[in-house]
Amino acid sequence: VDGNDTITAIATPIGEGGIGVIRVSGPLSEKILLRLFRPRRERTSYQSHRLYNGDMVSPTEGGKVLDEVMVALMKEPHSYTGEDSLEIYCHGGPLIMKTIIREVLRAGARMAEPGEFTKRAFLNNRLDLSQAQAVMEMISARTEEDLGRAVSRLKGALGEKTRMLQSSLLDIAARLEAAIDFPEDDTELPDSQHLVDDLVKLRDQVDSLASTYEEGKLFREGLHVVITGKPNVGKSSILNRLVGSERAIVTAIPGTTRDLIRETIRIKGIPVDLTDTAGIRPTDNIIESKGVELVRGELARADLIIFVVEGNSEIGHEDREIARDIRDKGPIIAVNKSDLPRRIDIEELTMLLPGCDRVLLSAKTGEGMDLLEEEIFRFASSRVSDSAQKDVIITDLRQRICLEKAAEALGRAVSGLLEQQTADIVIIEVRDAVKALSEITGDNTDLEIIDRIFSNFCIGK
Ligand SMILES: Nc1nc2c(ncn2[C@@H]2O[C@H](COP(=O)(O)OP(=O)(O)OP(=O)(O)O)[C@@H](O)[C@H]2O)c(=O)[nH]1
Ligand SMILES: [Mg+2]
Repeated sequence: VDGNDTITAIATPIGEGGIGVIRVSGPLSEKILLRLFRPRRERTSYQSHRLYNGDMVSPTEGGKVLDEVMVALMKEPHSYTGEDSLEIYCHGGPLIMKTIIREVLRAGARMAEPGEFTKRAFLNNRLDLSQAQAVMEMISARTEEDLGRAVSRLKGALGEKTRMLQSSLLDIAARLEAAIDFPEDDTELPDSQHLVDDLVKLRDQVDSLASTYEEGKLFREGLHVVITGKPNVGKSSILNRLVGSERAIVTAIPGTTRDLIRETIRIKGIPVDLTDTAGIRPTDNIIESKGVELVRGELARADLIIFVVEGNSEIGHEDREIARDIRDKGPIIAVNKSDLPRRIDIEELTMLLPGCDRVLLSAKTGEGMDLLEEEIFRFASSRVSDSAQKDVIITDLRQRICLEKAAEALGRAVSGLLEQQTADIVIIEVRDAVKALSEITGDNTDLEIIDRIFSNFCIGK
């Protein structure tokens, strides 16, 4: 695929809509406009960035009118892709759009590959790679917070941050270079302790940027919360309360829930994937014991466990066993059925699960449910480091790998200096780090990788 041909795609979702947008980008854009568009008022040329009203016609079918449309021509370099571009706003029926696209193709364009418009924007330096990826994240954003972060990245926050790191590293490389060119001392680098200090500082910054991936993951995939406890303590009732509807069957019979029941909710913008599970107990019932098996896998994958106990009875053998299994994961303890007289020994509960947060609530009356939500939210936000660079969060695994590579190279540079290796060896590591960082902005990225990134986009973007 070279950048010299003209591409087209339907930019709006498939299906019926008030308006459909067809995009064209490449050198034939203006020709295609002249060939297929009949303006209301006769004209032979079009100004850039202006809307014109008229008919789309089919020259191959004797000038038949296909649709009444608005068109806009955007001349290079002031377009999204940086090339001459054309946007056709037609009526949103799938058939209309297909017919118009067919004429655009006959006029010399070809169908765009997924993400090809944005890829061209990248290749024409309209966007850096982190910004291009932000475009994709904006489209698939699930929450306003997601969207806010993607927008900030589109504005170049990540690119700016990585370029800053790169430039500091290049400064260090220059200092090392000077040491190579003017060796004052055969065995030791001048200023070696300063270099170590600076490199360690930079490595920490790279590390902390890499670790924001976990936060990005939280916003992208949601917090995986699993509700567990022995049978009949009110797990499904709590799920229903959190979801706000009768999602799971609730009965007074222990062992009601067998399958995993999943539902996504949002707590203050954070997506939370809730899973209700079968109550854990030894059982001869095959169906129930299958359910109990499923719980174990689910608990292992949980970000957060809500351990439900009954406040109106004493802690039993089953509770203790479950508590022991999940202790390491720091569950939130939900002491349910607070509308009934309390019999549970809270002190014993605390000893069983030291340091765990506890909420008293009633799934029946709704009392305390807000506290539980608050606890879930608190847990989620504790995962989000409150670094000052909040809006520079990486959400892409590839970006994390680049940052980790850079951090590793810097680690090697530091130990090289500490082991009093020569500048020409240390500088190789520093350069490696710079190179790894440049893959984030795409200043130095293989075309193959770039192709792969853009192929994850949707068609027309
Ligand atoms: N009084 C009172 N009863 C509750 C409360 N929460 C649940 N229950 C009752 O407890 C029983 C069990 O509730 P479920 O939500 O089905 O319990 P579960 O933990 O999902 O049970 P299994 O699916 O069998 O493991 C039902 O009769 C509920 O109505 C509560 O806060 N107060
Ligand atoms: Mg249940």
